[in-house]
Amino acid sequence: MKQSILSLLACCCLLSACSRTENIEETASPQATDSTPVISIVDLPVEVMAPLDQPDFETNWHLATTDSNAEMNNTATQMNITLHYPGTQADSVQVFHDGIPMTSGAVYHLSFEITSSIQRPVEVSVINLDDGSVQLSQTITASSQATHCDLEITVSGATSWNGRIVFNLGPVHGQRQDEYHEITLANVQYRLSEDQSETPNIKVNQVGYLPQAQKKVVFPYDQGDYFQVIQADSGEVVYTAPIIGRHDNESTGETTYYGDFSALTTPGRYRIQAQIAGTSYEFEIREDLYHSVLDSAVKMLNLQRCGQMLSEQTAGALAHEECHNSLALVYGTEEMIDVSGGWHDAGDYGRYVVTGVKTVTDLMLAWQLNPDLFTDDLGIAESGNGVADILDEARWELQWLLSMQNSWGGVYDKVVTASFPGYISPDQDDAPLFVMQEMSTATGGTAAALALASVIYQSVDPQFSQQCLNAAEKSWDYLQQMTLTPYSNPEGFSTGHYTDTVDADERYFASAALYYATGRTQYLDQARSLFEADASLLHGVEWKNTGTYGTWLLLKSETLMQEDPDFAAQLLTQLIGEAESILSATTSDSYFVSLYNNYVWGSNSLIANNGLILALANDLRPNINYVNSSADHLHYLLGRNSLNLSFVTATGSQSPHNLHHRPALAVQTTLPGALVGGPNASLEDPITQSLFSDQTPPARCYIDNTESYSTNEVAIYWNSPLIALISVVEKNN
Ligand code: G3I
Ligand code: 9MR
Ligand code: ZN
Repeated sequence: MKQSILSLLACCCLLSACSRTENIEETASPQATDSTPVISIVDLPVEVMAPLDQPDFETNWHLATTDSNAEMNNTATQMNITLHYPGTQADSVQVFHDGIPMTSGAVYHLSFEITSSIQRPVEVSVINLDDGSVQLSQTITASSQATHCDLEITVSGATSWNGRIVFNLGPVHGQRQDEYHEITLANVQYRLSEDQSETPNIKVNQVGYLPQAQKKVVFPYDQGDYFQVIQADSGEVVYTAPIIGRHDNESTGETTYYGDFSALTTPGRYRIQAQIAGTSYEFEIREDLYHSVLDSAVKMLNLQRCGQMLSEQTAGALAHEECHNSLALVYGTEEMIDVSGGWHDAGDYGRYVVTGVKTVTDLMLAWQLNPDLFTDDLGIAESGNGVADILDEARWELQWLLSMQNSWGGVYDKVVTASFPGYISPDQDDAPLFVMQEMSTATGGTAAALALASVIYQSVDPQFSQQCLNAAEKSWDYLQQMTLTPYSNPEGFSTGHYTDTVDADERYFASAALYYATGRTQYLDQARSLFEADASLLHGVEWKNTGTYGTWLLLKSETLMQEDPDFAAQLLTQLIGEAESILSATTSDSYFVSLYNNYVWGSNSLIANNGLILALANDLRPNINYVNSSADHLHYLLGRNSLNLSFVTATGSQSPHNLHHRPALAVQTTLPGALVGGPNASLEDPITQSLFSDQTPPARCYIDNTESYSTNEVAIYWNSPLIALISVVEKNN
C-alpha cells in the first residue's frame, strides 16, 4: 500500500508539475485586495466566462461532508477548511465547484496552491457530471509549506457545461488523517491551455459584413450550444444564437459548426464569442465596408506597373526607377520591338498576355457592374484626372496589350527574360527581354479585351475606344487563319508559361465581346457556331478558361433577344448551370466555398472567380442564394477559412507577410492589398514539400513563407477577380 502511494505521489509530481512555493507571499493571497478574489476561476478570458453564470467565488465553492466533521470559511482570497474528523472515504469531505466548461478534445489547466497543517495526500478530480466520466484524478501531497500544482486535463468524450472540480479531503487511499488539521486553497485557476486560447479559433470575415448581408461564423470544433456577438470595446453582449450544422469537412479535416447572426444589422465593431473556446478576431458591420480593401487591391496593380518610375509617395518602400524598358527581341527573328509598359505578372517580372487579358477584363466588369464604387483618388499618377482610377489602371495594361499586337493582328504570348532573376528590384533586372511567339489564345483574348474596352472607354476617351475596336477587329480577322500550337518554353528558357490546349473559348470570348461592342450579326454567328460545336469548352473566368466572360457579354448584348431568343435561352441555361454547380459544391464545405478538394496553385483565385460567376448569374437572373454564396467566397478570402487568415495582405487582423514577390523581397517588405495564391495540395515548392504530405488536408497546404511560391506568391489575375467580387458584393448587399 505504502509503495503504491509513493509511486502515485512521484507520478503526480512528474505529471502535474507540483512545486513547493518557497515564498508564498509572492504568489498567494496576502497581496490580493478584497475586491480581487484570488480563489476564483481566473485566467479564462473574461469573454469565455461571460455566457456562464459568472461564479461568485465565495459562494460557488461548496463543502460536502458525509460521515465526517469539517467546516469551510472562505475569504475573498482563499478557502480555509478545518477538519475535525475526516470520515472513512476520500470523498467523505469534498470541496467542489460545478459548472465548469469542458470542450471535447480541448486541453485545460487546473492550478492552485495548497497548504495543510499536517502532511497528507489530497485527491484532485475533474468530473463530467453529464456522464459521470472522470477527466482527471490525481493525488498530491499537501504540507505546511504551500505547494503549487498545475494539472493538465485533455477532455475526452462529449463536450459538457457541467464539469465539477473537486478536492477530496477525506482519507485518500484509505489513509486516515484523524488528527485535527487545517487546509487552505488559494489561487485556484481553471483555464484553456495557452496554445488553444492564444489564437482565436472562431472564423469570421476579419474585415466584416455589410449590414444587410447574410452573416455566418464558423466554429472549427464543438464550442457549445450557442454563441454571442459582443461589442468589441465594451464586451457587451448584443446578440445570441445557437451553434448549429455539425459538418465533417474533408478539405480541412475538421468537424465544424456554424452560427448565423444575419439579424444583427447595427453598425459597429464586434467579436464572436463561443461558450467555450474564446473569441474571434474583431470585425465590423457597416455600409461601404470593403472600400478600403478594394482600393488597396486596385493599388496593388499600380505597384505592379512595369516600365514606369514608381515614386516613393505612391509606392513607399516599393518605389523604383523605370524598369524593363529596353527593346525586346522577337524570338526567332532579328526584330527588336518596344513592348514596355503593362504590369509585372506576379512575384516575377514576366508580362504575359493571357493573364493580362483576364485582369483587365475583370477590372472592366468590376467597374461596369458597380461604377459608383470606384474613385479617382487612389494616389496613382492619374488620380484626379476625372476618370476612375480603376479605368486608368486597366488602360495602362490595355495599352501594353496593344503593343503586343503585331502589324498583321497576331498577338505575342509574352515578354520575359530567359530565366527568373534573383530577388532584385525591377529596375535592377537588366537581362535581355524576349517576346515569344504569337498565339491564337493570346490573339483571341486580346481581341476580346480590346472589344470590351471600346465600350467601356467610349465615354472616357472616344479616340482610344476606337483604337481598341480597330485593333480588336484586326486581331479577330487574323485569328480566323490561326491554329493553336500550345506554348512551350524553347531550350534555354525557364520563365513562366501559361500553356493552354484549347482556344475555342478565347475565340468565343472574342466574338461575344465584338458582338457586344458592335451588334454585328457576323460575330453573333461565330459565337453561336462555337457554342453549337462544343458548349462544354465554354466556361470559366480564368486565364485559361474564358467562356463565361463570352456568355455573359452575349447575354448583356442589347440586340441578342431580338435576334436570337433561342440562343439567348441556351446561353442563360449555360450560365445558370455553372452557377448552380458552384452553389451545389458549397454545400459540402464547412466554409461555404466551392472547391471540394481541388486546392491547386492559385486556389484563392479560383474561389474569387467562382464568387464572380455567381454574381454574373445573379445579374441576369436575380437569386438570393447566388448573392449569399458569392459573398461567402469573399468571406473565405478575408479570414473565414480553416487557417483563420485573411489571404489579402495588410487586411484584417492576420494576413500574410512573407510573400514570394521579388520587389518586396528585394527591400524586405510586404506588398499591401495583394491576394496570395493560397493552399495548394499539389505541393509544388520545396517548403510545402517539406512541411506537408498527401495526408495534409488540401485546404491546409499553405504557408506564409517567401520560398513557398506555389502558395504564397501574388498575381495580377488573382487580385482582379477579388476586385470584381468586392464590387458585386458591395452592389448586391
Ligand atoms: O489543373 C490541374 C488539375 O487537373 C490537377 O488535378 C492538379 C494536380 O496537380 O493540377 C492542376 O494543375 C495545376 C495548374 O496550375 C492549375 O491551374 C498544376 O499542377 C500547376 O503546376 C499549375 O501551376 C501554375 C504555375 O504557374 C506553374 O506553372 C499556375 O496555375 C500558374 O498560376 C503559375 O503562374 C505563375 C507563372 O508561371 C509565372 N508568374 C507567376 C505565376 C503565379 O505563380
Ligand atoms: O519565382 C518564380 C515564381 O514567380 C513562379 O511562379 C514559379 C513557377 O513558375 O517559379 C518561381 O521560381 C522558382 C523556380 O520555378 C524554381 N527555382 C526557384 C525559383 C524561386 O526562387
Ligand atoms: Zn518592369
